[in-house]
Order: sequence, then structure tokens, then C-alpha cells
Amino acid sequence: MSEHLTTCPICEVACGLKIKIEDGNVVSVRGDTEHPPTRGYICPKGTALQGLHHDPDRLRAPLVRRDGELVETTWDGAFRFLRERLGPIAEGGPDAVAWHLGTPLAHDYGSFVYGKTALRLSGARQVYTAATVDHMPMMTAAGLMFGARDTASWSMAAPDVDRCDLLVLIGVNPLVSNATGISAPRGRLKAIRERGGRIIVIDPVRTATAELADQHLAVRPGGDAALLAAVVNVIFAEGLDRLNRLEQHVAGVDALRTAVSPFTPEAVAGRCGIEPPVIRELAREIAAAPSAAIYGRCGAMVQQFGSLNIWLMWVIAAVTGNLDRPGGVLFPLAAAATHNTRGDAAHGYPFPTGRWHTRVGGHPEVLGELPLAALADEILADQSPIRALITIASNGARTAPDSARFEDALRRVELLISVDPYINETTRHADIILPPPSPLHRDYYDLFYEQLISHNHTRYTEPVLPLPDGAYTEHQILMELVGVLGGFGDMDRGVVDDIILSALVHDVVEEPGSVLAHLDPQDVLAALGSERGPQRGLDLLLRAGPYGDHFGARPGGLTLADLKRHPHGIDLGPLQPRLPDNLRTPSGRVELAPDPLVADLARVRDGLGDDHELVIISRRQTRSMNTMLHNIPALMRGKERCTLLLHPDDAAARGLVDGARCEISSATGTIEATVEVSDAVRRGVVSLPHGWGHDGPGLRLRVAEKHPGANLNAITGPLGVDPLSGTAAFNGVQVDVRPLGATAPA
Ligand SMILES: Nc1nc2c(c(=O)[nH]1)N[C@H]1C(S)=C(S)[C@@H](COP(=O)(O)OP(=O)(O)OC[C@H]3O[C@@H](n4cnc5c(=O)[nH]c(N)nc54)[C@H](O)[C@@H]3O)O[C@H]1N2
Ligand SMILES: Nc1nc2c(c(=O)[nH]1)N[C@H]1C(S)=C(S)[C@@H](COP(=O)(O)OP(=O)(O)OC[C@H]3O[C@@H](n4cnc5c(=O)[nH]c(N)nc54)[C@H](O)[C@@H]3O)O[C@H]1N2
Ligand code: SF4
Ligand SMILES: [Mo]
Repeated sequence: MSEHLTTCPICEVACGLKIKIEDGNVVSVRGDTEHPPTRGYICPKGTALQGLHHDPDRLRAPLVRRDGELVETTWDGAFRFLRERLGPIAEGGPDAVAWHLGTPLAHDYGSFVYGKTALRLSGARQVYTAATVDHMPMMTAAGLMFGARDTASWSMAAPDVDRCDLLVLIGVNPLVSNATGISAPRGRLKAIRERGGRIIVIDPVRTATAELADQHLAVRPGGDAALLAAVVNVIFAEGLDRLNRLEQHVAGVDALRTAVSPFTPEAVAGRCGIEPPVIRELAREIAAAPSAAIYGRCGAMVQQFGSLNIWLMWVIAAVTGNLDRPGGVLFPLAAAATHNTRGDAAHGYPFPTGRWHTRVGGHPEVLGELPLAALADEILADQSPIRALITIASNGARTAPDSARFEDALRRVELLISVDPYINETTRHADIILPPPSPLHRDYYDLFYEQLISHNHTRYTEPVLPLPDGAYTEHQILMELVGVLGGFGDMDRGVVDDIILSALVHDVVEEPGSVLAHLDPQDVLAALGSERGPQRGLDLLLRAGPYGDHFGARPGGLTLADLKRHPHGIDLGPLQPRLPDNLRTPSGRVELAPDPLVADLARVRDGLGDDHELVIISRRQTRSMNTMLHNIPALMRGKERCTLLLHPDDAAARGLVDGARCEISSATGTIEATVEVSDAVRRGVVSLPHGWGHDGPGLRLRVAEKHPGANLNAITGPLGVDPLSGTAAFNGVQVDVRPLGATAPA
């Protein structure tokens, strides 16, 4: 028996885990009590690593389509297929190949470092990722307010959960999702109340988190922007604004005051469903609190006004003196060099957007990405230039809006390549599936989460198990794809690795203001060693980062070798004020009223009269992870989970009772689900989890197929996208709910 430290790759929290192995089998998965940020915490999804690793449905060899069937092949055969089929298509230019990159990839540091660089070098323009069904509104608002160069810029303020006196949560349910920054949520939220603080939850549903809070504001879906604009309005109208030390670092206060002036509590109350006195009280309480952290996640983002919500949330923090101060919201200082620690402090670039557009709908690229919600239309358009689609770690057939159309596009595209360990709703349409090894076979560094966490720390863990004979790592698969796309023929893929690393080194050394400016890129390359694979890229970013050794210029500074000597990770201390060092806006200031956001407020004003009878929203569940964990038997015991929450009055009006089957229709489609009558959900709102709908032919998910659930995204799509970020507006779609078999309204 041996015991290994690793990092959970399942959600953003990246908990430290201890895994026991006997005869090559996982016998237990537990929390690592010495991992600084998560201190032994583990949730049911983390324990599922055992089931994932041993899942008989997980693919161990590549599959290719022959005579309509997916059949096993060798890696050599698979790579030959790629050269023969993808090679010629790639010669068709930057729009011939599209990418859909999914959530688990965020945990693979190699893909982040090398993948991003490869996409940039190749001039790829058809890039679609989970960001535009998730956090792109935060990237957009952050980019416009604090500066950004690409999607990995990460200048995002995190809530200081452990020191705040007031915590305001908007559309986030950490007790279930542990959403960013709030790992081990119950204890940390209770601690706020124990130190005399308060928690306010803004959510159409009285969630588990709302139950634990002091106050629950049951906002109408999509009403947050109106509500938050009114909060800012009240703060100015009542003279509660105080910028304190931010005064010298912000721009746009007057423009902001003017922009929110129409949004009085009385003007917005109908749209947001919150009474004017309650809105005034909320504004006063945030302004009066000794410190207040305010934080929004999916409920605030995957809706029509995502970018506005995140902007207004940070605006409220700024004008109440809570931006960049302990107990408020602060900018993490992660160990790996990223945009907000590189280059010249307080000097930056215009927000990158609109350099190219989708052909259908003319959606602008944002930070190098196009909206996932637009991908199906792009593929299905007449004379679409897209001939191949590469999906890596994504299941768009269930996670993108209007999934029927998305699956049509998967069927229609000339060549579909999937890098994925399962045959699921997306990959069943693939021409070739390249399975990465189980996460226990790879080393781990959380480049992503360390940029967002509410306490600075850094950690690297070695693989738990050696790579099985003949298997390829995610990185090697990526290098193979890049080799074919780059026209490198039969050239050793190690050379491709060298070429990407070299580009990365030049980038870091030669950018203005580089801490490595005094060095020759060749010397930096030599110092990184000759062992190929993603570790050299990680070492570069750590050594050029804010704690790094700068390749000798800062003796004793961090290197990867150093980090490896601390397998529980290194505690880098609580978040500290960083303004203005982290700013990368052209003005060198926090932009409180960026033009695009101010202009977009017109949509909120125009929609103040919106009053649909019934709208649908989504929710997360403790034992699901998007579409991923429904094939793990240990997580699937107990009663049916994919239920439609419906308020008792709405149920009675439709003749529906608890446990009844119903039909739910929107402008995009109709699905069936089981009703769960509950007064936890606001009248006029129904809630269904996303990530289900494991049905139709060709799946290899033997457990999940027995519990298919309803596919929420078959009926999302009519609301389009949040225009500034291109993020899908899943929540707030107008629906009709009726007993199964009842006649649909005309
Ligand atoms: N157990 C579990 N944990 C997860 C995941 C999972 O699938 N399962 N997924 C992970 C991922 S990828 C992410 S991005 C995070 C997301 O984590 P969260 O953001 O916490 O997830 P959700 O439950 O989707 O949304 C939060 C809340 O938004 C509310 N909401 C819906 N519409 C609106 C609205 O218009 N306004 C407001 N104010 N609220 C609204 C919903 O009722 C819900 O309670 O969780 C991560 N953690
Ligand atoms: N209606 C509605 N829709 C939503 C949301 C919502 O709140 N409401 N939330 C959105 C959000 S926040 C997110 S993040 C997205 C998630 O969208 P996706 O990223 O598309 O969804 P996942 O279910 O996480 O799919 C992950 C895929 O990666 C594969 N995989 C797992 N591990 C690995 C690995 O190590 N390597 C590789 N190559 N593949 C792997 C899995 O088999 C699966 O096919 O869904 C979005 N969709
Ligand atoms: S909260 Fe659960 S799924 Fe997320 S990292 Fe921790 S153990 Fe893994
Ligand atoms: Mo997500």
C-alpha cells in the first residue's frame, strides 16, 4: 500500500487530496489536512476520482469511425488518420479548423501554457471555449476595468471571505458548488456570522446557501443589473460613496454617476422583484459595513446582463471603499507569471475585442474567442469555411445552448476530432476519439484556480500512478495535433514542444517591462533544461513570476524544483492590496465607467418592463459536475435528482403535483421532467439542473444511461448572448410548463 498527495482535478477548488493505492488500485481518496487552502476538505465529487479511474466505460485506446462504427485502433493508426484527414483540411487557412475547449482543460497546466501559445502562433480564429458559457462576463468586465490582454489575463478581484464583515452573494450557491474562492464553504460562511458579520444572498431560489444566510433577496431572473444599478444610484444619491485611497487610482466617477441616474429603486423594483425600501437598505448596509465583499458567479453571468452584473458588482465595491482592501475584494497574487504581473505596472492595452467576427450574427471576438452559442450556426452556415472541429474536454451537445442544433452541427461538420475519455453525447458523433489517461497519471499545477483564490498559495503534485505502457499524455496528444496542423509532417513532436517553448520564452523575455529583460532568451531556454513536456513552460512562468528567482536575479526565489520540495503546497499569505501595480488599462487607472458597459445599460433600461409569466433557470447539484459524473455508481444512488422545481402556486395553476411528469417548452424545444413542488423557488420561476439528458443512440455510459434525466439545454438559446462577452444567456428563458400529454398552447 502506498499513499500519494495529489490535487483534485474536478472543480475549481482544486482540493489537496491523499490517495491510497494497493496493487495499482485506488483504495481510498481523502482530503489532505496539510494543504493550506483546503485543509482536509473533500466533497463527494472528489471521492469519485476512484470511480472515474476504474470506470470500465472510460476509454483506454483511441477509436476511429469505420463504416459508421467507432472501432478501437492503435495510437499509430490514430495519428496516421489525423495526418491523412486533418492535414489537408488545415491547409485551408485559419478558419478551416475550429476548436471547442472544455472545462477540465482548465486544470491541465500544459494545455493552458502550450495550447494557448500554439493557438496564438497558428493564428487560430475559430476558438470556442467553456468561457463563453461561464465566466467570460467576468473576464470582460475585468478587462475593461482593470486591463487584459487575453483570456488568461486573470485580473479579477476575489471576495475576502475570511476577513469580511458583510458578504453579498449574487447568483452563487457555494454550499453546493464550492464556487471559486469559497472552498470548505459551510465553516467559512458560519465563521462570518460568528464574528458578528452578515451574509446576504441574491438568488431567485432559497438555496442551501440562502438558508444559512441572514437575508435572502429573491431577485427575478435577469433582474440583477437593474437591482445593482439602483444600489449604485442610492449610494450616490445619499452621499454614501467613499473612494478612500482608491481616489487617485480610478477614472470615470462622474460618468458612472450619470449612467446610473435613471435607475432609481422605484424604476427598477418591478423588473428585479425587490421593493424600493429593501434596495435602499441594501445600499446603506454595504456602504456602512466596516468591510464588505461582494461576489457573483453563474447566476450573475450566464444570463442576458452578465458583463453588466460583474461590472456593477465591482463598482459597488469600489465606491464603498471595498475594492482592493482586506475584508472587501482583492486581487490574488499568483505564483505563475500572468498578464497582471508581467510588463509595466499601470501601463496597458485597449481591451482586445472585435478583431474578427462570426459570419452569422456578426458576434465580435472577445479576448481571442468567439461565442460557443454561435458555433453551431457557424458550422451550419452555407459555405461555412469550418471543415474540422476539434473538441477537447468538452461536451457541447449538453452544455451549449440549443443542443439539438449543436448536435446537428456535430453531425454535419466534415471531420470531428475529440480528445476525451468517454463516448458521450458529443463524442458519439466523432470521426476519431483520442482518450487522455486518467487524471491520476498526470502531474498537476493549478495555473487557473491560483489566479482566482481568496488566499494566495501555490502547489505542484507528481502523478499518483505512472503512465500506462503505450498511453499518451494530454500534452503529447496536443503536440500531435499541433504538429499536424502546423504542417510539421513526420517531424519528431518533441521538436514541436521545443518550438512552442521557445516562442513562450521570447514572449516573456522580450515584452516591455519584462523582469527577464536583462537575459538572452537562449540562456533562459538552456536554464529550463532539455526534458520535453509541459514542465519547462511551468518552470518558466514560476521563475518569471512575482515570487520567482528571475533566473538568478533573485536568489532564493521560487523555481519548480523548489516547489516540488513542498508537496502540500506553499502558503503565500492572505490577499494584499495590489492597486495600481496590477492595472493594465491604457489609462493606468481602474475604469469605473468604460464606454461599452455604460452604453449597454440601455438594454437594462429598455427591459425594465419585461414581465414573463414563467421563466426557467439552472442549478448545480452536489453529486454532479456539469455532464461528467453521472457514470459513477457511488454518486448515482438515491432518488431522481434531475427535477423541475416549481412554486406551489404555479403548480396548482397548471394542475401539477409533486412527482408528476411535465412537459417544458420554449421557443427552441420541448423536454419532459419530473416535478418537485417547492416554495424555495420564486413564483414565476422554475429551476432544472443542466448537464443531464444522457439519451439517444451510440453512448457508452452504462450507468448514466440508466438515469438519463432531462436535457435543459434542448430548450435554452432563445435569449442569445450577453453582447459584450458573447456569453450564453441560459437563465431567464420564457417557458410553458404543462402536465405531460396536455395540449401545448397555440
Ligand atoms: N457540485 C458541483 N459543483 C460545481 C459544479 C457542478 O456542476 N456541481 N460546477 C462547477 C462550475 S463549472 C462552476 S462554473 C461553478 C458554478 O457555481 P455556482 O455559480 O454556484 O452555480 P449555479 O448553481 O449554476 O448558480 C448559482 C445560483 O444562481 C442562481 N440564479 C439563476 N439565475 C439567476 C439570476 O438571474 N440572478 C441571480 N442572482 N441568481 C440566479 C441559481 O438559482 C443558483 O442558485 O460550480 C462549480 N462547482
Ligand atoms: N443551462 C446551463 N448550461 C450550462 C451551465 C449552466 O449553468 N446552465 N453552465 C456552464 C458552465 S459554467 C460550464 S463550465 C459548462 C461545462 O461545459 P463542458 O466543459 O462542455 O462540460 P463538461 O460536462 O465539464 O464536459 C467535460 C468533458 O471533458 C471530458 N473530460 C474529463 N476529463 C478530461 C480530461 O482530463 N481530458 C480531456 N481531454 N477530457 C476530459 C469529459 O468526458 C466530458 O466530455 O457548461 C455550461 N452549460
Ligand atoms: S470541492 Fe470537491 S470536486 Fe471540487 S476540488 Fe474539492 S474535492 Fe474536488
Ligand atoms: Mo463552469
